[in-house]
Amino acid sequence: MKRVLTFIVTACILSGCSSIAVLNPKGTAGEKQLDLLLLSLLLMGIVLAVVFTLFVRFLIKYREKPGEENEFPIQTAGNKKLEISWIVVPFIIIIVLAIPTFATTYELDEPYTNDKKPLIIEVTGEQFQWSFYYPEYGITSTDELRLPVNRPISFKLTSNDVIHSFWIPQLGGKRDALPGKENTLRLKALETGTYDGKCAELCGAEHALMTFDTIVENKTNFSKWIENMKDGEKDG
Ligand SMILES: [Cu+2]
Repeated sequence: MKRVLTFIVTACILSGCSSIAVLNPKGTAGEKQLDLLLLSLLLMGIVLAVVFTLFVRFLIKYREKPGEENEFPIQTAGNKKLEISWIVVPFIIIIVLAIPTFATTYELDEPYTNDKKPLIIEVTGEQFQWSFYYPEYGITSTDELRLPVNRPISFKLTSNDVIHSFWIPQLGGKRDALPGKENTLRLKALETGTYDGKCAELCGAEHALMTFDTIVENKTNFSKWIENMKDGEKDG
């Protein structure tokens, strides 16, 4: 027993469960994805509870009791009620999962309307760095992404070499950056702060180093940064 407990505690500590970024979203896309995650966890929990309850109950109820050693159990084959129920119940579970998943997927993919003018950022992945071009301001930033808080962002993703995958876990969304093709990812950051960004596609030897900081700022600080970058580009 002691050994089992030690194993469980060690596994929990080593798995580093203290900070799972996707469970702490700070953006619209991340929040919607968390809702889907929780819904599937809830359904899984229900299935798990039912299966384990029946398992334990049958173990106890139908175990061999003293004096029954030579008895042969009654043999049955087929049970319409049970057969129908284990076809219908999973079907209902799939429907309950599918409807919100489809709805959210299409909702997140919907282009912004004109009254919510998004900030467009052209993201290019290459072995092994990210560059962010802001066409509205004519500036490029490398391995550091700055976003204004509460403004819809539209990322245009592409790659210069192999397939990369653009991902900021706390803001949500993850989309491939492909050579020769442009993918769009939309999200909105709801809180200022610094969030980790990474490449989520094994893209070569230094894939693990392909990270970037996402700094979400208020409007004033963001404008200041833009001005600094513009001055830098002029000097450089
Ligand atoms: Cu990569």
